[in-house]
Amino acid sequence: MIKISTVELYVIQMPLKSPFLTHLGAVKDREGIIVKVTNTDGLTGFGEGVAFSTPWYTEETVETCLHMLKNFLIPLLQKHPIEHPGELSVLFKSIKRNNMAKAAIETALWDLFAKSHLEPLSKIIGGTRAVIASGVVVATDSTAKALQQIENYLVDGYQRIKVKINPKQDYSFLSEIRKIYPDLPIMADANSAYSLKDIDRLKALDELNLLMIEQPLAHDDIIEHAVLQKEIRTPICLDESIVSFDDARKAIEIGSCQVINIKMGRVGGLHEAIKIHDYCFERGIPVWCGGMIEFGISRAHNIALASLPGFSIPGDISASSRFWDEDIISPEVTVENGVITVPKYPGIGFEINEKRLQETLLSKKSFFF
Ligand code: OSB
Ligand code: MG
Repeated sequence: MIKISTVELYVIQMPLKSPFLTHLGAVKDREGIIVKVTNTDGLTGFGEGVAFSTPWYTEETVETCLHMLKNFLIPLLQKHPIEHPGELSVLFKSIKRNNMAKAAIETALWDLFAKSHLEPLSKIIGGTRAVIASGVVVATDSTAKALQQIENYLVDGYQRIKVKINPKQDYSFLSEIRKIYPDLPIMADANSAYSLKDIDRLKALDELNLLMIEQPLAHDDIIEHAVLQKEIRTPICLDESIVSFDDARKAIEIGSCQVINIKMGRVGGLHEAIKIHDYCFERGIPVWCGGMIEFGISRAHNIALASLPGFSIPGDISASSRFWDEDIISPEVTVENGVITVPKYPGIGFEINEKRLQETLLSKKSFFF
């Protein structure tokens, strides 16, 4: 039995070093939720709610997550003690969607579970990698800025560059980059900026030798992506469209994508993320770990997830310093020679930076068990 004594929700806010721009808007300040679960032995586990302040990426927000956690998810957990974090996927089935709210508490319980077994989270879930390959995202609105950022990130050692694209910034933008870096692993993320009417624009990208194109069509589509994938050579990777294991299974069955970006928050937790990984691994479908402009707690969970054998492509797991002047974990996540070392300490393997947590704190709420 996991004997919980308290769950604490910290809402924090931090400015990004520089704005993160997509065709859907700019992220300049990151608000997020840190979940701290304490057991009756005083051991703690941390999770992070990765929804944004506004529903631009998915329908959830910081406020909706707080609402779901406070009024539904935490009360369910108070009524139904669990033995293992994997049981939450069953317990939370009575609550539709709200995946980021679910993942926030589920991941905290995974950290606590691993700590109580004195094992690294990566080991608990069957991770096989000692280091994970690190990629980074360039999200800006000019070719000059993108080229400058890419140059700097390559000096930092990142192994793969992802750029945000949309119909106003695609072919010529990407070909400028490709001209300078003929062999660089480059991928493009459209965050649903296109429709099937743009099929010729998307076909034109085939010659640029991109690793993949991420989520070109609607955020909730798998049907038209299957149509598009038959017309283009570049592999399609789905992000927004995959919010559950069943979505992943169906998308693969109908040929909507050749690659999946797995984000624990988007799919409702680590358990569901592992299920998607296992399904793809058995079928030889590559997966990689997506990013949410997250703080260090979620970054640490991502490192554990990406240590699984099917994560064969560098993900959007960058250093803490990619976004933050000072992260909320200690030590911070660093990238050396293009890789991040998977920690060997129990749980997520990073401590909370209490000073930074206090500096960035907007509100705190405690729940007693
Ligand atoms: O579409 O992958 C995305 C960030 C926020 C929301 C959605 C996405 C992203 C990124 C990853 O592109 C950024 C990162 O954390 O490195
Ligand atoms: Mg994406």
